[in-house]
Amino acid sequence: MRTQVAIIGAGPSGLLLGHLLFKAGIDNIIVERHSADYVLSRIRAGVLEKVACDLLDECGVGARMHAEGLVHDGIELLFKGSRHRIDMHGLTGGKSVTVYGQTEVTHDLMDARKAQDLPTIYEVADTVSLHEFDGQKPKVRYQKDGQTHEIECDFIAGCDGYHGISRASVPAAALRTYEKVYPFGWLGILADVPPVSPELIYANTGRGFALCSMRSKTRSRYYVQVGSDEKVENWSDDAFWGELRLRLDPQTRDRLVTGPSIEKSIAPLRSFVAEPMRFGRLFLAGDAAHIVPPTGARGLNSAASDIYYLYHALVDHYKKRDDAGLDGYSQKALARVWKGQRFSWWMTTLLHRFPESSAFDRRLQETDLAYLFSSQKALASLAENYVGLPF
Ligand code: RFL
Ligand code: PHB
Repeated sequence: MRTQVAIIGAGPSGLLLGHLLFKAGIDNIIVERHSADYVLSRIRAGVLEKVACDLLDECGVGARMHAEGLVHDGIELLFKGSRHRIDMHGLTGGKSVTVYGQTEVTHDLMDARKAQDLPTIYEVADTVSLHEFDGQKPKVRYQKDGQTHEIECDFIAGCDGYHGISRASVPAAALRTYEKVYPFGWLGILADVPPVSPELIYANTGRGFALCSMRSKTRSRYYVQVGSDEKVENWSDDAFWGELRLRLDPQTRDRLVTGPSIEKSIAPLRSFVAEPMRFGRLFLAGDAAHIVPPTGARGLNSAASDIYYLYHALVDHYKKRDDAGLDGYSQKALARVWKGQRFSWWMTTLLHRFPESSAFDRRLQETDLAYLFSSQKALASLAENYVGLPF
């Protein structure tokens, strides 16, 4: 088999890149470890910044997002028992975010890919290997139905997430990694109950962080901070709702509607960056190159901005014979990635209860929150990061 761009991973990064390239007339094949249903069963991001929405529009798959997504102009921070609204729209000169689940984004992109009969090879398990990406003719091998297959290509896009094979295929000496593991995780629940509030509530409480989010007007997504060694089996739905209630202000608590969970899982919190993001003809994008704690809602959005740079660089290569975009990809993408890292780390530090924190650390956190709400400039800084920094 031969293609122009072999894409590893059919998560949002891989599917987005695949469809943008298809629209530009550039052939691509996606190879995915799991089945489509498995990929769709992972409940992850919920908040899209404009770049992600614009890319979906450019793919021609934005219709459902515009019809069903919820445009949010603000968020609330809850601390010391009361809620404080941040008017993102006002503070950023009219910008907002769209609440539309990653599952739906993936669904829309998968449907569009299927409708065009574009090649996606699912369920290749752990058989994928990357070859000769330091030369002119990279190859991707995988096994399917007991047979080994090979794709010859011009470029490989490693869109296979944190645990993927792409980054792992790079010689260790060529890679520099940066990592921070937080001493807690988020226990998340998805339930078909109306959201407790029209906007997201990020809560800093003595019992730990909580987040009230949503997927639609009838489906809610809630999270509570839990210890790193916590097991999801130990959390009944009742225990979850009970703990969430304890982390809300009285008014919100009274409005909370509970119901059976349709998904419950624990996500560890971690910051990670691998540099560079290009090795010869292999380009890393999305979670394959960087992970953020979800507090700033940056992960999928950072992935979308990588895809934006990579897509334009590939189009320039094929249509204009101009490789400046490919040559500058790593540096450009990393500059934005690190800003997303900084914001996610700051939001995480601002809002969570750290087990080892001293009285001094807690006073600093309180002062950070007090300063934020005493300064329009500080609020504007939070808002411009949350809606997505300009390119
Ligand atoms: P993904 O989604 O991990 O997809 C990678 C795909 O590659 C496949 N794969 C392989 N395929 C072939 N061969 C191999 N060897 C392979 N190894 C892996 C995998 O099966 C998978 O299908 O990475 P991608 O596409 O870069 O997308 C990144 C996003 O998924 C991630 O950044 C976000 O979900 C992060 N995130 C959030 N981001 C936001 O922008 N806004 C949010 O509100 C937000 N909330 C969240 C989040 C992540 C969370 N978790 C669970 C970590 C909330 C949570 C709880
Ligand atoms: C979510 O709805 O899953 C979500 C929203 C905002 C975040 C993280 C996760 O910051």
